[in-house]
Amino acid sequence: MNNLKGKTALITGASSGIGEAIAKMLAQMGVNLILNSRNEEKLIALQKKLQRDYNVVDILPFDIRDKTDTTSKVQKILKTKNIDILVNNAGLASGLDEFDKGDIQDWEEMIDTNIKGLLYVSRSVIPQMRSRNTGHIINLGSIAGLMAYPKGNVYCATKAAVGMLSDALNIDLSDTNIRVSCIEPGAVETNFSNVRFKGDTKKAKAVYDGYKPLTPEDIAYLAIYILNVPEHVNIQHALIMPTAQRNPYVLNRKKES
Ligand code: 8X3
Repeated sequence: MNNLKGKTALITGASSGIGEAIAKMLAQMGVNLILNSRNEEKLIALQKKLQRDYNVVDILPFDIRDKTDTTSKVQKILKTKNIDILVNNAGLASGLDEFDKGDIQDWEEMIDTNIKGLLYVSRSVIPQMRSRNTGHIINLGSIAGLMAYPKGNVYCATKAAVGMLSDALNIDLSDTNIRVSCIEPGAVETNFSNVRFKGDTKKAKAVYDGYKPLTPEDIAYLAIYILNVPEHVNIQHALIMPTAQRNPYVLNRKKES
């Protein structure tokens, strides 16, 4: 069953990791793509790769933290495209420090991207979805938004906001056919920890030592499943963890002997 063929999806943070994996899988399902990220070069490379084999791929390079640019670029593309699927994937963790040692710059980057950027994009896209009475929004939350962990403080708070916003959107859109789903992953091996630890690859690698973390493709499979269910089905939250991890505290790492 492919309910997605011919639809159009806007994906933020599409040039790497989970966003890129979702883009590739949606392309395979025959979905037309509008790919956003800050990294234009990577977007062009992905566009070339996907366009060769699949459907229409537009790129929309902008930084979702920039309210004016985000709003004008999304508004512009809405003049010529109907967006059926919005994947609010762009987000990051910056730093891992006890709250009183936290870097305010890190906090602002996370709040501006994970919360405010998501708001700017959604605020621009949803009116068109409402006027067409159709659409599906996937927000990338996190286990961090459900359960705080040591030194996660502001990152956890931003992801809690994403989860709560997803619930609020479902309520505000309850008189429409628009569905809102929040995917809440545990440990996924991407560039996430590299970014969190600002390029300290040793620290980043250690996060995934001794167990099999999720891959971006694992999340993409789930996203496709959620998007592809019949229109009367709305999967509002989906918590996905590696088998070795049951919550941020219970992680079955095998010690190397
Ligand atoms: C990513 C998962 O547990 O590192 O959001 O916060 S976790």
